[in-house]
Amino acid sequence: MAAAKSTTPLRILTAVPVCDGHDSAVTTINIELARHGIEVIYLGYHQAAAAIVRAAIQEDVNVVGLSSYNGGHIVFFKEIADQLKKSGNGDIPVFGGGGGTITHADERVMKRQGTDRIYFAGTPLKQMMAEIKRDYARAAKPNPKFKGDRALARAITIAEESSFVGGALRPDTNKSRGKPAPTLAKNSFVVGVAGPGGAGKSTLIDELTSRFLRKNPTGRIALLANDPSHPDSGGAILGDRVSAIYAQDDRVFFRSLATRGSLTGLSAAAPAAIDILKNSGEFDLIFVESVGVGQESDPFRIFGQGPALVDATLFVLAPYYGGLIQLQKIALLNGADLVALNKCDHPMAHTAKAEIQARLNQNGKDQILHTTTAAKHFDPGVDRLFSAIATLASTRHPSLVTRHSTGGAA
Ligand code: B12
Ligand SMILES: Nc1nc2c(ncn2[C@@H]2O[C@H](COP(=O)(O)OP(=O)(O)O)[C@@H](O)[C@H]2O)c(=O)[nH]1
Ligand SMILES: [Mg+2]
Repeated sequence: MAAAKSTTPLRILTAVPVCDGHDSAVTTINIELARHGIEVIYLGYHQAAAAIVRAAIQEDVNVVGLSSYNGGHIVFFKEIADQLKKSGNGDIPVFGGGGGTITHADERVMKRQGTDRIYFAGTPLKQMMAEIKRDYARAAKPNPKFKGDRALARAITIAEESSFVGGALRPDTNKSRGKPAPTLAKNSFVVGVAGPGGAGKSTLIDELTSRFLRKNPTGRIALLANDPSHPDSGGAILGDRVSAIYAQDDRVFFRSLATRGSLTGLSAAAPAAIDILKNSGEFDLIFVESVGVGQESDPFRIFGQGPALVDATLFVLAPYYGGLIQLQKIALLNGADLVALNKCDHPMAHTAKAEIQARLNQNGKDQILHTTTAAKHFDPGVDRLFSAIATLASTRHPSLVTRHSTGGAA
């Protein structure tokens, strides 16, 4: 594999096959990969072949790594390789391990059937990391043969690579901003989601996605999830996909982006990625999740430094924000279109609701506080939040009125 090397971090999708709950090996591997400057998109355990293939395509990964312990590896690895090939994505190799459960004889069969490599019990982690970096790094080039989600995914990878050259960040390099939008099959409504780490942004987006899929039976939704890169190694564990239950649907396009040193709360390629998704004309709704942001952050540029990156912003808080004074300092509470107090199953939620409502009243902008428990399926607070987003979409984006009114807007 002597393809042109990339200067950007390698991206690997890891997963454990269906009917297999052995995730401790893959967890070790994930951490080690990230420590070696690799970006890991972890899909989780008990994953179906179709879900793994969909994720590999949308994330445009360099390679798929499977960790398999419960038997069935000969059939499962083959299925992944076959599905990738059949969908025109056979350039993505598949490799993995499973300790002593995969024998050398199995490996020979698996290699004939499209698996690139198996790591056996006792292989030192250091050796694996060196080989992975040596063999799977390659520059992402445009490929006219890529269709559908892979074409979109490759365009985003190229945007990531062009905003990150030789390890040094270039500022926002999106050249298409400000150009008139082409005539599109659909105009997307873009919602930026910010808030402290652990507030439940990803869980809430997932629940909102389920509302979208239910209420809009033919539409597509895109999720752009930004996660931090490790400042020392440059690697990252892009973990938002693992909790995205409803992303396992062909109507969802999910892409993880590592910040790669950008301190804005978004990858430097996020503006370009948003444009790529919008200009595809594929999506009714796009959620962009920032990394867990601090008090002064404005990841979506809603306070006027250049055009806002999104059509609306949702700020998500958990009840334990640290008291009234801390609340006063959060800049985004002044400008967010929608504010959600999530984790309302928490004992502090009652007080938090009163404090945040008082904080919003000071802004005089009629911001409504939504109270949600995203961890609970069918939470009525999430239903109301979804309706509020649909209403915003219909007032600010008239072209979405019909779509969302049939979809059950407020
Ligand atoms: C830990 C363990 C468990 C833990 C799992 C904890 C967890 N959350 O993962 C617990 C106790 C829960 C468990 C449960 C079960 N287990 Co168990 N388990 C193991 C054990 C002891 C170790 C596996 C492990 O994590 N190894 C650590 C990794 C890091 O090292 P390694 O395996 O040598 O892997 C190397 C390479 O292969 C590579 N690698 C591995 N994966 C990947 C992935 C990538 C991308 C890369 C690059 C490399 C790579 O990394 C290592 C480098 O040296 C194995 C026995 C064994 N010694 O392998 C049994 C074993 C896998 N379990 C087994 C069984 C049967 C079960 C149960 C069905 C038992 C039961 N009846 O309930 C359940 C099923 C659980 C489920 N839901 O699927 C059998 C499987 C037999 C088979 N396939 O025919 C084994 C082999 C034990 C045995 N000899 O019977 N198990
Ligand atoms: N108790 C409770 N836990 C939640 C709720 N929403 C999310 N969580 C959990 O909070 C943790 C962080 O959620 P996540 O969505 O990853 O937060 P993010 O960092 O803001 O994206 C996860 O363990 C979730 O399962 C909720 O409403 N109640
Ligand atoms: Mg998240």
